[in-house]
Amino acid sequence: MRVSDVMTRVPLTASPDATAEEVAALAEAAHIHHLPLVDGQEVVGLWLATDEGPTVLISAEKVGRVDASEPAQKAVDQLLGDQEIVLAWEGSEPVGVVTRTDLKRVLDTAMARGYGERHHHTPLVVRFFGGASSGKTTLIMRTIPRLRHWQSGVIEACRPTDQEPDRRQREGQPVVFDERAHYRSVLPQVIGGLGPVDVVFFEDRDRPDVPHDELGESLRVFVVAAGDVAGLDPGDFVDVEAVVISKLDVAPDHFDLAAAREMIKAVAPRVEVFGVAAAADQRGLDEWQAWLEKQCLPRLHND
Ligand SMILES: Nc1nc2c(ncn2[C@@H]2O[C@H](COP(=O)(O)OP(=O)(O)O)[C@@H](O)[C@H]2O)c(=O)[nH]1
Ligand SMILES: [Mg+2]
Repeated sequence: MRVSDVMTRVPLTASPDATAEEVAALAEAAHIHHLPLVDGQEVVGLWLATDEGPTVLISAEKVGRVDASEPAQKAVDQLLGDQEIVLAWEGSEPVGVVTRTDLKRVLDTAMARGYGERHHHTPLVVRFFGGASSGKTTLIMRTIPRLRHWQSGVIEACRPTDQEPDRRQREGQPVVFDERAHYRSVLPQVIGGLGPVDVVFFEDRDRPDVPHDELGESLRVFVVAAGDVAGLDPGDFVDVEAVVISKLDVAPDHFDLAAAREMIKAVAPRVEVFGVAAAADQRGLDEWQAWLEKQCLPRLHND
């Protein structure tokens, strides 16, 4: 786009001998706010009709200068800088003006057409596994409101339980129940159905171990109740990024979070282990949130 595409052609200019009253009358008749004061080929000032009433003469430094054939961007830069108005020239003739009103008109059109919409990339998918009732849904529900800067969505590949419909609009974020989301060929479609989201919390089918298939997820999280940790095969954890041990509030007396963490780390040193009681209190959730953000942020802003 050239300056000539956005400017208002045939600018009205004031000559040096015009009085403030004459300028004000002209500006009002022409429904304009700016009247460059031109002496020969030189801009010597700018008459500005203020919203408060009086028409005032301000410095010529407030008048930008571009050639009508230059890229429109140059006029935009000047207007977003400290120029009140930009005069477009063809050789020694002022042939048009560009004002912020012209910029607004262009922006309005662009926005009406959807240009400049925040571009949404493929969202990150955090996939949760774990046995039935291990606390996956509860963890997801406690996590979402903590991630205020992200638009998140939830996909449930589990059959909704009786209480589930109440949870549908989890924290105002979109939720989709679709058992077929468990399939690699279907998940992208279900994700698309969430609309523009940054992060998808995908609760896979209930199962007490970690599946080895990959559905294109970015992070794999295994959720296990403290009471079930003893029955786990630590070898399962080599394929996940994090293990969340849930229901600490009702853990068996002998349960020791530090020991459980060590047991898992001995087999899978890179796995993060968190302990939470998401239905009961906030313990462990700050650490879980910090880790999740640290994993997701760089990936969200990578392109
Ligand atoms: N006491 C306690 N109960 C929990 C906790 N997390 C989940 N629950 C309960 O365990 C049941 C199953 O939780 P849910 O999150 O739906 O498990 P999911 O099947 O893995 O999604 C629900 O009744 C929850 O209220 C927790 O940290 N402590
Ligand atoms: Mg669930």
